[in-house]
Amino acid sequence: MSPQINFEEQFQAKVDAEIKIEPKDWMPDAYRKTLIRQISQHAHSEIVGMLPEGNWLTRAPSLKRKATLLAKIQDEAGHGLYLYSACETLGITRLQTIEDLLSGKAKYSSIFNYPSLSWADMGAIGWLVDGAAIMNQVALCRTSYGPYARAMVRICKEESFHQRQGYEIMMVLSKGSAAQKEMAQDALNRWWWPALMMFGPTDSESSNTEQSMKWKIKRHTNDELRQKFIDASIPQVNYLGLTVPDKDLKWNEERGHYDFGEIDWEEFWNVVKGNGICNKARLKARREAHEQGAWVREAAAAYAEKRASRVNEKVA
Ligand code: FAQ
Repeated sequence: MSPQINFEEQFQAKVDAEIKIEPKDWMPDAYRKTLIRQISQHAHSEIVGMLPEGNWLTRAPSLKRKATLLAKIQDEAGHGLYLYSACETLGITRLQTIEDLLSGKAKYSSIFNYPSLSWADMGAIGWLVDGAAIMNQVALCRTSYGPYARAMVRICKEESFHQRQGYEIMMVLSKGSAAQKEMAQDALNRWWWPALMMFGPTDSESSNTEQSMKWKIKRHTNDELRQKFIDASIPQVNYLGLTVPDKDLKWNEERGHYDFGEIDWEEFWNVVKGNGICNKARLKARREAHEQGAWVREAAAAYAEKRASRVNEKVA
């Protein structure tokens, strides 16, 4: 038996025994590569995900709503930072991951390529988008890579608050005037299907799921999580007195789950390939932010260098 195979077996045995893999542990190259891909895409999603909500900061209907939305968006920036840090423990620099986003090489969640057209979208995003994110990320608190799992615990706590604030916006609108209720329904109509797409392609089309499940990077398949999300969301939709834009949605007594209509996978892949409504605008905004932030990075690096040279002088 070659020593390499031995390492792989020991690695898998650790994963099977639910022992976390830590940065300095031996890991297969493909495990490292998959984690860098998934964690960096996740980090990019958090950062690009700030843009649709940022669009409504100056138009929030009250000071309280504005303060809450601002706090939520700042949380997303924090999530991005924890995730970029987790990614760096795998041997890639933050700058490299960000350059991959800006060049269009790295993906980020399809959902953030849809426009936020009304205030009700802030409700729908918090409720459905953060809701779908939590459904996926609670499971990731048990992912096999230690730094990723630990980052997820805090992220999930904050996402729960985000989900509640979104649902509360939807409750106020759906119990408000006819125009407000219509606005809430319109937001639900536009965000429902893209939210279901967040979970990724069906299991049969998912190139990474089988291996990622074996390595316990993923703890549930895309379809399992999507179904759980639908089952949890429909009672919330009913409570709001709204309806989902799916004529095939029906409770299936035998399965103990909701049946639902066919997702438009052509639309999904089109968005993933960069041809969604907002893909170009999102990347343009991130590129401009990166360019305009160059002086901050340079100043921080110069300051760090100055401090380090002072410490070295003292030691000498
Ligand atoms: N969009 O083989 P799979 C948030 C790609 S955070 C774009 O199934 P995997 C917080 C996939 O990368 C939301 N691309 O892939 C927030 C792969 O391509 P690749 C983000 C997608 O990785 C809220 C290919 O399709 N959450 O919302 C998407 O095993 C509000 C084949 O797919 C995470 O990233 C998609 N939706 O499973 C912020 C959670 N789905 O890379 C602001 C962590 C799939 O091979 C405001 N990530 N693709 O070229 C995951 O759990 C997984 O990566 C999945 C995809 C489940 C997203």
